[in-house]
Amino acid sequence: MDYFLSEEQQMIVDIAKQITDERIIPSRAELDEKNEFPRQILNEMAQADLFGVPIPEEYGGFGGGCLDIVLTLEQFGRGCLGVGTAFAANFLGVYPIIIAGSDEMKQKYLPDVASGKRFGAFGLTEANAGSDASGIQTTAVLDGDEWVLNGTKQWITNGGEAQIYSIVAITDRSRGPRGASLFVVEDGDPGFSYGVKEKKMGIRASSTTELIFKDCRIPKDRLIGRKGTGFITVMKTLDLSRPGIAALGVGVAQGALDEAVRYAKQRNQFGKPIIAFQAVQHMLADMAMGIESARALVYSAAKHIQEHPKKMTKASAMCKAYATDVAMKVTTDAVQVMGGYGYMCEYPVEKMMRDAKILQIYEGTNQIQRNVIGQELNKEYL
Ligand code: COS
Repeated sequence: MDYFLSEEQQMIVDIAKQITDERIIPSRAELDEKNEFPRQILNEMAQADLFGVPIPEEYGGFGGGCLDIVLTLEQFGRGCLGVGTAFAANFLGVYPIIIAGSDEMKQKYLPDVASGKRFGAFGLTEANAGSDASGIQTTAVLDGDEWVLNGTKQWITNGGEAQIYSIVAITDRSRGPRGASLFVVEDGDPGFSYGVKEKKMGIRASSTTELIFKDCRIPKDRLIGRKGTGFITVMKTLDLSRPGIAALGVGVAQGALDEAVRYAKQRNQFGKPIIAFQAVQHMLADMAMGIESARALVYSAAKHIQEHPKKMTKASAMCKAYATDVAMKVTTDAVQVMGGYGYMCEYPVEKMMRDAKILQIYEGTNQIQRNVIGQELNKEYL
């Protein structure tokens, strides 16, 4: 379907599509098998200026909106969710600086992110703080001109690969969510180290590690925004980032449909290609309808977020939950259409199905998204 993209948006799609077809798709199986971080591909994305898409122009980027990043991530998701996740999590890491950082902080970090010189990551989750984001235990205490951080973050995407980490820590436990603050911790800061690299069901090209803070000392000016505003900035960050996860879902679903249709056209059983059987046609039709409706919702939500940055929450949660549920269903059905071949590692759909599962879990489970939508509806109707 034609979404009447602008010339600039079409250009972004074309560049991301080229990198996906020429660089990501040919190497995705090997990256997955070796659990290898796609450093070289990310460098090429940087050379193509794609790291500058959502960075404001005054800090070296293009000043693109939510739809621009969504279009990029849709393409990368079509190629490999591991690579797409690494790219998306970089922005999750720097959105807090864009949303709440001072001008000096933006000057210090954003141009390097836009050029791909430095890479970001986001540290919220802990062993006992997943869906309950305000339940974090990591602390930050001001000691003279330095903050001292103690605690452990878990399952952090881009851990060990990023240079800039946005970390949420408690600065006043008595104030609940109002007692959390956000900090920039840099790779190499004293007292900051990485735990083991996790082994995962899917998205194996992305790195997932613990971040360990043991009397980690950082300068006072690494506080992002004001003390006590960390939780609200985290919520805004997730509102801004979730459409990108939805776009990864649209992308992987499209990739799976492409494989399933091609296969159904050339696989002969009972004397004809299996696409001639209505049972298969109906499955492919449902997959195509799911993808197109998810794409329409994600693009509309992204445009809404660009125009109404103070009213992001419901649109963001809706597109994240819907598109990633579609991704799980479509990738599973692609395996079904391809039967035994679909289950084998030599075809890409088994990886797509393994990869898609995380989309329903990370950046807030789809159950949490439904809670958020319900709460927003409750506020809207008097
Ligand atoms: N934008 C701005 N402010 C928001 C907000 C949003 N989207 N969502 C909540 N807030 C504000 C609330 O208005 C409230 O402010 P006041 O104290 O002024 O009333 C404050 O934040 C606390 O909100 P709430 O009481 O709703 O917080 P909860 O602890 O109940 O948590 C959920 C709310 C469940 C939505 C939150 O914890 C969440 O998003 N969890 C999922 C976390 C997640 O995505 N984890 C994945 C890891 S990151 S990759």
